[in-house]
Amino acid sequence: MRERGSNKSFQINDDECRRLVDSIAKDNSIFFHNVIIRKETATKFERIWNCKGIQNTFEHFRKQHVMDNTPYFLNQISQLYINGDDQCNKIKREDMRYVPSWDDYLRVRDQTTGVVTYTITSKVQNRNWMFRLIDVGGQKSERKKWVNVFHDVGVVVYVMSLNAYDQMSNDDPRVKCFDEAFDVFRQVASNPVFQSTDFFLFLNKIDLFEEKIKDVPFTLFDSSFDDSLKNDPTGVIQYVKARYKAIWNDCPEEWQEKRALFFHLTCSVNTSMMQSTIASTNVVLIKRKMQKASIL
Ligand SMILES: Nc1nc2c(ncn2[C@@H]2O[C@H](COP(=O)(O)OP(=O)(O)OP(=O)(O)O)[C@@H](O)[C@H]2O)c(=O)[nH]1
Ligand SMILES: [Mg+2]
Repeated sequence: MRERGSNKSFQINDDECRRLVDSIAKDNSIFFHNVIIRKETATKFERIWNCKGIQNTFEHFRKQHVMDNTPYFLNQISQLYINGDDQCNKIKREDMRYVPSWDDYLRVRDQTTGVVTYTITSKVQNRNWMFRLIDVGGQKSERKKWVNVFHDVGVVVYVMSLNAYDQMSNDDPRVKCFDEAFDVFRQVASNPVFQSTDFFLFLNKIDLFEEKIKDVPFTLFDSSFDDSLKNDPTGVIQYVKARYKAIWNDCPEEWQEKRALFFHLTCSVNTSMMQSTIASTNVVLIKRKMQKASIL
């Protein structure tokens, strides 16, 4: 993060921290992938991350799409180093200090490219069911590939980040993330191929959202939003749901009785929560399929 001379709160007043920033900036080796972070470098990062000017700078830049997992990893940077020899292949197992935890693993950004298919088995009403989950990438460059999987879809799971209400799109910094999410939902929900397909809308990153909304008012996204509710998670969630419902109801009237829209508040990094969300999604999916086939 570059120091911003024009705003005093972004300045690094601490000499030690300033010296460390300079030394890191000069160390080109740390900007490559698969780099080994040594204890010395990790300690430098920790010292810099805890500096007031850097924290203020981060709060400012996070609106422009700093990855949501950044604080998670930087808050424990002093644990994320490998204490070993110069080359990767020379490191002995006992010298490897950092082994990713399950939580670390879940927080790694793993951008989907193309179309990735998974098979999930799930027990519903004492019977084993097999589901095919087709994962597509959310980035703009990926969306043109979606059309290839639009046929023969049992249910659409649309995941949006509640936490992004103060962020701008990664694809277009002039567009707010929420506006982009509403717009993409409109395009998918109004596609005639889905006129009788149920949608599950996952309002995700509820953990990060609930923390952020305490300090960052929702009026940053919509200045006309009720001022008395601007830091109220429930009020904001109601607003978000209402926006999606309005888009849903804008679709042709004759589609309404053929399909339904379900909301779930989710935290993808909470495994037990996701297991029960997916299980209840599967139950609804099967019941709805049976209803449509007039079995129930
Ligand atoms: N704290 C928290 N982090 C989350 C949650 N859901 C996803 N993340 C993190 O958000 C980042 C993005 O996750 P991805 O799985 O790459 O996101 P994606 O939506 O599939 O992105 P594309 O593949 O580009 O479409 C990762 O670092 C995840 O760990 C959540 O509910 N809470
Ligand atoms: Mg993905």
